[in-house]
Amino acid sequence: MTRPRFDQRQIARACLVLLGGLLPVLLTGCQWASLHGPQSTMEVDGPVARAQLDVFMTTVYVTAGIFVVVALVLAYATLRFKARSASEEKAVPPDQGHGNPFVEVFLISASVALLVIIAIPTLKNIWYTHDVPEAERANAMDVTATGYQWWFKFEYPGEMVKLPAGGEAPLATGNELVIPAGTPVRIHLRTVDVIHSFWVPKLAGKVDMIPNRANFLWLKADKPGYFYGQCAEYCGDSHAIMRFRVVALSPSEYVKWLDNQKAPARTVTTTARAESSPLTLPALPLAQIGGPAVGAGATLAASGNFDADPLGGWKKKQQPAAGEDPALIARGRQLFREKTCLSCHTIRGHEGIGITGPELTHVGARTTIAAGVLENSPERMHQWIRDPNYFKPGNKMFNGGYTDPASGQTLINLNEQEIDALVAYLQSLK
Ligand code: HEC
Ligand SMILES: [Cu+2]
Repeated sequence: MTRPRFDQRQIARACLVLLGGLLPVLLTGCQWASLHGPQSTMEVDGPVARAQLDVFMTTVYVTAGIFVVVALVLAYATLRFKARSASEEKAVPPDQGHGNPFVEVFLISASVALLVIIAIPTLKNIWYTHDVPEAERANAMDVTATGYQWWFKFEYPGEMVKLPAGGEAPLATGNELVIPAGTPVRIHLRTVDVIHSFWVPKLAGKVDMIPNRANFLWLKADKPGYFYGQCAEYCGDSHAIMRFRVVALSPSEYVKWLDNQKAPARTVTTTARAESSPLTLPALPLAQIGGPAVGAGATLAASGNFDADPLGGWKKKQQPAAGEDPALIARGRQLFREKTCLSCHTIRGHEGIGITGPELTHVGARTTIAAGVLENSPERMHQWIRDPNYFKPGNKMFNGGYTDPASGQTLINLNEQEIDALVAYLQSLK
């Protein structure tokens, strides 16, 4: 038999360098890169994510133990049995025997024991994270999350609202899932197109949204907070920027939020609006558009005004706030219709039949737009409307204009002043 071609000393040295050098780098790297940060799975804020972290840590401890034992045995064997002189190095290696049955049995039982240690929390938490625990089910709430290329729609089936076109639908919002802290939330996962995946690392994760399949997950936020979410299944051009947020509010704040969301869109009071709005909207009883009818036979046509006042105090919100220009806002509302924004978006209480894009009824109250990609500021919204494809390649909002393929005519074209008006209008929808 010939001497093996590798140099054992070199290997041993390489191993030690790897161990001694890489470990601290890896550990500090983890510390900086993933232990902290808005999408860290290591800093959890809810029981589901905590259960998942427990399974992960159990596995890490067990495998780290195995690593250390194996590394020590390897280091011992390498150092203890290395060739110490040139003649030893030339010696023929001993016969490679079958081994020691006791060591084998020990290693097999140790492996089984370690797998059992990992299996216990794994199985326990598979059941726990599957659905809201029996004891908490009574006060759980349901939300439907639907994936679109490349944004998320959230619906509250327990909160029905009237639609402008008639009929009822669950309260809907886009890209920001607002929940009460401390309440278990069961999230039904749907998609209208391809497979997406719903992931809020600090609360729970992650379950796919699959066409024709009714998946769900549940989560709970320990305390009020702002949590970052992300589509976690490659779904096309703008997958990497298909984000969302979960906003957990205290129960009393949540009720306030809900009341405001259920109300139809805010209309800033203006006398100019009636004149600047060439289209007269059909008369609808108040009850049909989301609020209790005020007085028998009350219609909105009388005032040419689509605004209900379903909650006491709502009217106060109709007063222009500081910096708001009612005439500009009214112009924006008119443009929203003229520039066909309403074909893809719905503004409950105003107009809109669109389901292609996010609900905009209260878009001014969101913290971000375009699925968590842009901060919701007038500047950013202006840039978004001017060129949505710049921020999100391939997204389904038209790109700064629409040319009729048949006639070659440009039908929709927005100039800067028009965009300003649209932004003023959309920002007024708190
Ligand atoms: C062809 C359909 C379509 C039309 C027409 C359209 N949009 Fe959109 N809009 C979308 C889609 C889809 C999104 C979501 C894009 C994304 O985040 O991937 C969107 C997003 C938005 C958003 C961000 C909302 C949020 O919460 O993220 C605003 C604001 C907006 N559109 C305003 C407008 C305005 C103003 C017009 C008219 C000038 C308009 N849209 C016309 C499809 C459309
Ligand atoms: Cu996606």
